[in-house]
Amino acid sequence: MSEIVDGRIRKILDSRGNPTVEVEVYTGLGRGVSAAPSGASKGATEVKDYPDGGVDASVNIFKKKVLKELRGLEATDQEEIDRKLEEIDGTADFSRIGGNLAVAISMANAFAAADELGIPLFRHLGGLNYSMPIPLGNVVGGGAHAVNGTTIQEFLVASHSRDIFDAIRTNSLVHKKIKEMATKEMNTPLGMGDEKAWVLPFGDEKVINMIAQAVSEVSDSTSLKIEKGMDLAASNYFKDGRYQYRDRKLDKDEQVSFVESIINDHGFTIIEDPFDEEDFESFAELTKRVGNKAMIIGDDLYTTNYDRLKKGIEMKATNAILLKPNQVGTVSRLLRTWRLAKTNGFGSVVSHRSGETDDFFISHLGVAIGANYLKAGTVGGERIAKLNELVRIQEEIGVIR
Ligand code: 2PG
Ligand code: MG
Repeated sequence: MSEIVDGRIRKILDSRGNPTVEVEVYTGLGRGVSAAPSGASKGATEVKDYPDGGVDASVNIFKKKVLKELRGLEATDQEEIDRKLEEIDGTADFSRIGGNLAVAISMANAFAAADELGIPLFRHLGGLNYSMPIPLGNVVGGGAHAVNGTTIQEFLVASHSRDIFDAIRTNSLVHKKIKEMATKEMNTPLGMGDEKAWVLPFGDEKVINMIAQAVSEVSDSTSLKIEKGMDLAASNYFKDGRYQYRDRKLDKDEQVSFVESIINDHGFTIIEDPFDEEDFESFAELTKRVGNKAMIIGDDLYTTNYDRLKKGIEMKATNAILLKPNQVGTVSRLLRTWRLAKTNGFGSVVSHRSGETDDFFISHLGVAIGANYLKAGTVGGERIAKLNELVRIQEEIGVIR
């Protein structure tokens, strides 16, 4: 009854206007639909998103080869489905069928299985161990997500409230506050980056101060605790042995001290990818110095990859991991990496990509695994698709924090 009976695939647009794949999976009673996102600042060790020939090649492969192999498989056995995808592809990095095709099938299958069982996706994925993640959203964006913005890719905020609507609303109030503050000082147009965060013509240090002020004002007016964070995505500007900011270049030791001061002097508590993705040593040094005060998160560092996380754990490189399904191509691979993180006391952040669709798989995933945070932006249609789904999920589970 819960065997896969059919499937469909189509090309749709992502939030950058690029084509991506959307897959539908049908069981006797269930239907699941899910689409792959895409990154702009990708980690070098992510699976390959599409084979040669791009999205069209993946669409053809699904129609000619993959669908017939999926028919008859048990949709509720996610690991079996994901193993089959690995077997059909035959490479470690999904370079034959494309990691984005694999992940769209894998996520659509999970949705179909949950539908077949008549339960929400987060219950199917996580059993009883669910909890509501804190929404983490970017209010200023630069790096690979913008043109002529800050060197640091994302300035983030995370509002704490037992009521998830109040939390996402408060993040959006900080976003508004930044607009108000920035436009007072600018006589150029104000732009938005790929994730709908503001792109500001200021240096990184000025923006650090603006975030601190905006957060303090909004926190005072809402009486909510708001954490400050950033994703430096530092691999993108580590060149010739130095971190190349607009106005200065820092060597490795100076970068460690700079990030340490962001935590100690400016009160940031969520720090993602502060160093180049191969520099496990600097990560370990920072974690040793300030890991008790801040969540130090590896994204490009780990790319949701089990073996890379294992190395990070051995080296005490970070105390948390960012999890993105399309970095590894299947839900099962992501869950395996997450279990390793959890067993070793690491925090976890489930994350969107800069190129997104209205898909909300990650909202259910974040709840299902009890992630500390869901990084899914602050405003914008493809971002609120995830945030508003958290509101609906909270209606189902009640307030549990
Ligand atoms: C990141 C992500 C999402 P991208 O670096 O964390 O914000 O960006 O999807 O471009 O890799
Ligand atoms: Mg990142």
